[in-house]
Amino acid sequence: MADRDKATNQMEEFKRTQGSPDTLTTGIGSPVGNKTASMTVGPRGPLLMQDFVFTDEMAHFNRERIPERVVHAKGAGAFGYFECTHDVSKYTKLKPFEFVGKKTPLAVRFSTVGGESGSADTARDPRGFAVKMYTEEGNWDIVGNNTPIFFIRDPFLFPSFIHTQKRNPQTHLKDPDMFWDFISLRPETTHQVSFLFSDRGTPDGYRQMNGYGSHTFKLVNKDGEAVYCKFHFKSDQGIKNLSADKAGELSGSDPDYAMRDLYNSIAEGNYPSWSLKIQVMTYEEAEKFRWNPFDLTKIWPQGEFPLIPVGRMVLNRNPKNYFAEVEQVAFSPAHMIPGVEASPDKMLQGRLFSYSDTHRHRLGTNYLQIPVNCPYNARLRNYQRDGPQTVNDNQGGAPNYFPNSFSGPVDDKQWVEHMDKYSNAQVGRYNTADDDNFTQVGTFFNKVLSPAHRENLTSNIAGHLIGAQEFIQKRAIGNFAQADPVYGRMIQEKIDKLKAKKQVSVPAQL
Ligand code: HDE
Repeated sequence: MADRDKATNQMEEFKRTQGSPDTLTTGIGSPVGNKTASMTVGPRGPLLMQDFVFTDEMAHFNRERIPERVVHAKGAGAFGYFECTHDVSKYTKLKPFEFVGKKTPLAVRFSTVGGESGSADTARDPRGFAVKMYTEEGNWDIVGNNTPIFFIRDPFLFPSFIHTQKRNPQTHLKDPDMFWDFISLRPETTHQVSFLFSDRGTPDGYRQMNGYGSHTFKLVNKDGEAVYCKFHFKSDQGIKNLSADKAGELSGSDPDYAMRDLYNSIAEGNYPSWSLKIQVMTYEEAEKFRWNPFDLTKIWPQGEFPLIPVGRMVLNRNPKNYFAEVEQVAFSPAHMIPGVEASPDKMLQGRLFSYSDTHRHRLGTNYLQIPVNCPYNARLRNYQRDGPQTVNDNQGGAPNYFPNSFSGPVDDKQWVEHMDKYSNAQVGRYNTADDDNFTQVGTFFNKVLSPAHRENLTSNIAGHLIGAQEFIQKRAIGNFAQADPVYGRMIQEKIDKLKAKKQVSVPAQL
């Protein structure tokens, strides 16, 4: 078996460490005498209700599946630690950044976005990059992507946007009309779509890509002073991407390519790591910034807001069980701890509601009692009680109401959040559709991409856009042309060439 990789050889590894088998039991731990024959009246007769060994197994099997994540359903997880390497205490009192050398345990889940739980890892899609740090002041999640920006800037559009990236309601097929109709009607998507169709849209596994908190967050120090911040996890493995052809080929030959790569790398002791850096913007700079600093379709230029090193994330343990530790892990941008708070970013604000809401649906009211989610490094004391699947001691005999006279937990002013001032603000539903959708896209096209990368980007777009109707093609190309006329022209020319060659085919998967 020496020629087999660690993931392929997992069963053999289990056998080696297990030694001889244990005696089989039912769910209540009672030994089982026969695992291959149900209990019947005579050899051909009907089954007996008294066969609990059988009904116990079947009833559990019937309930094995839970709802998959509505987005980010396909993913891989791992565990490790964060180590603080630089003092950033002037910006934040975050526990994991408390002192240089401090290590905080963490869980990570990487994912694709649009595909179902069995879909290919190499699809052209953003990658999820979710980190959970188990700190003494609670669990802190950074639930980001491998892109510093996103498609939209108002969360109201998210369900519609996701519908267009998934399946047609009648055919249950991916639908290029739906995809490009929405994209072209909402030009703020142009920046992220340009990123997605560049070579970075198909990363070579999960180890060779960066992660970004993407949103603007607020950092608060021990004196209660606040700055705005963005989080960047830079891959120490370097960035490596798959060509469109290679990604397509792998989706057939090894659809679990990224998951296998991560598992094998950790199992072989080749631990992947990322350097965490932050960008910082003061409140005064935020007022003067030429773009809305809370607009998730924009980056903060690193020339103006340089990266500040903070520490290193290392992944050194594979999940012991996929379902328990990866399918059930529950991240939320609202899982914040002292030292990090929400900024006014509308998209972040919109997400603060959704994640815990979906966890209560997917995993149940007590999802925070599941070991991978429980804040095991903090001392959890509150007035939440009962509910389905209460599996810990339910806080024993402590009072379950507040205020009380019987030593129940009390609040402490030192933990009050930083409070922003909003004066003269008018409540409204503000249309953000035209908030400079193209300047940064032009910079990306001209300054970030090499000529070869521009060729790939425009070929990738043309190869997909050609599946949509012509009026949608025209509208989409009009948007790319607003970022740079050359950008629009290159796509148009490639579509014309493909049409001439009559290579009009709808790609099976984005
Ligand atoms: Fe998510 N997103 N999202 N998202 N997201 C989910 O939560 C949502 C957004 C991201 O490995 C869901 O537990 C809304 C941006 C990751 O378990 C759901 C909006 C970014 C993961 C949800 C966004 C992300 C999710 C589905 C717009 C990057 C996987 C299941 C307002 C900065 C986490 C779940 C994991 C998962 C909602 C936009 C990242 C439905 C409403 C922007 C990495 O709650």
